[in-house]
Amino acid sequence: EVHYPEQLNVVDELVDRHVREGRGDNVAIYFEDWTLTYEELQEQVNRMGNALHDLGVGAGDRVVVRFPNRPEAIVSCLAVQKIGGVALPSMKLLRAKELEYIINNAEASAVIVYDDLLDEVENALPDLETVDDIVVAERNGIDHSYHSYDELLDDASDELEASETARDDLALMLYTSGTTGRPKGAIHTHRNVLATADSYARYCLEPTEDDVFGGNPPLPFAYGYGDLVTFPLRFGASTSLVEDAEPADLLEAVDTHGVSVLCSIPTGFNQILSRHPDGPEEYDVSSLRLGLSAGEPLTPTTFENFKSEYGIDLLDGIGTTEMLHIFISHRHDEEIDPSATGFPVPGYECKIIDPDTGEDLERGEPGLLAVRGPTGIAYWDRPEKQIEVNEDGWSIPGDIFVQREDGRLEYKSRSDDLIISSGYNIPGPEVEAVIEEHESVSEVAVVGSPDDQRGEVVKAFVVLRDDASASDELVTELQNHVKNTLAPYKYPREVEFSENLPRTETGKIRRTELREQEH
Ligand code: 3SK
Repeated sequence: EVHYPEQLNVVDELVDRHVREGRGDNVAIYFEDWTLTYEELQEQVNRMGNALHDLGVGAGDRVVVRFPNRPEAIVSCLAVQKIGGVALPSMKLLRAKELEYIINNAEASAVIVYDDLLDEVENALPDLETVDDIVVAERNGIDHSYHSYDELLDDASDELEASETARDDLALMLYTSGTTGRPKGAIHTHRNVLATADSYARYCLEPTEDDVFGGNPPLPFAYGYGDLVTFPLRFGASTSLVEDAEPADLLEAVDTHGVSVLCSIPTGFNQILSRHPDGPEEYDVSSLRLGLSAGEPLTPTTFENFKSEYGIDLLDGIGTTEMLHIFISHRHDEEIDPSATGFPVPGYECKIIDPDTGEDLERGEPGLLAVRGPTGIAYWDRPEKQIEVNEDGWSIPGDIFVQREDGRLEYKSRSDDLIISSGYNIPGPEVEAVIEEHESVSEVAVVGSPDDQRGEVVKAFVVLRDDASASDELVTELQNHVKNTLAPYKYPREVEFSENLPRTETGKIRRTELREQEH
């Protein structure tokens, strides 16, 4: 485990250190056709930090940062952290009611927002209890009476020493989007943020200054914050931001910014493959060395298809907002078995326990995953929830895994995605991976549907590729494909064709919604 000094400010490590050590001219951020070097990033962070300080934002204060994936989002988060505050990035699709809950729950004192996303803040405003200042960055020149982001930058000094924060002071707060219930504020310290880079990124990706991280996970998603902020800046590399998450924009960014590590979720990689079958001919993708996938399990089909089209491995990983980033993955330089998620990331320990007794299970036996490492579960105001999910420092994210004899961990399902049909335990994602192999299928979600005889039956919601059409014959074909590949009792007795699957803003399939629809 890395030892961090008592006094630690994440921004000193991510930005100032590079300038001090002579890397100030390296590009930190690519965005559309402009770039920000480390020195320029430092200057903007200092200006915004000074401006926020002058507005009264102090140590430990929570500041909501609400932007699409743009440089101002990074500048704002780092400015807050540099003066000892806690950055709270907000998902851009959040509506007034959700924002109101989060802002009041976090007792945030300020909001920095892009004018495209101002209306929901204004709708929430009458019910906000703690916000003193709103700073608006302008694209549309909307008339407003709040502080102007650009004017604050212009008027503030560009000299700022990082606040002397302790390593265990809070730096970042991310609300879990969850699939049900109220969002929970996962809290992370200066040390936690660096630990994600010094474990997963350092060992599994081995980044260098020459790397350019790019992709479309939103920055307020822990996965996106790590991939597109913490990792590139930790290693003096560059980040390439795209505001729109369309596959064409991603390929364009790879081509123009020379992205070497492409980060997305399985749907993102599948969309690149299906919408741009000639992607490698249309765009210069020769800079790519690796892809990162998380959010949903990556199927072997997507791994193989991407490898054959783009010539790179997609590293699957599992992480959570609470653990801040990925804790199981393969390393980029080892043989990847796409049917497994990988090994525990260096610094993390994993074990599989019996869901009922909590006892450790043998290798080969499926059970609940428990994980322990340099990051861990802590919530803003929910100590009772913390106790529920933490045992002796072990976090239980709620996933069923098997640890194979070779130590690789194979994902089976979320603990609530296990379908119990006629006494058989059937992990929904295992059936999904097989259905997805079929040439007519674009996406699929499998859930249990109540059944008088069997308790539950396996039901597949299938989104077809553009060139395929729904028919009874196709249903039988899909059922036979599962019967011929897995134990026959796992085949979907019911198949429903849909236009699309319900998803969270971070791209996770809302299986709960599909399950509820069945009741
Ligand atoms: O929630 C997730 O799926 C996730 C995956 C990787 C890293 C971080 C997160 C939150």
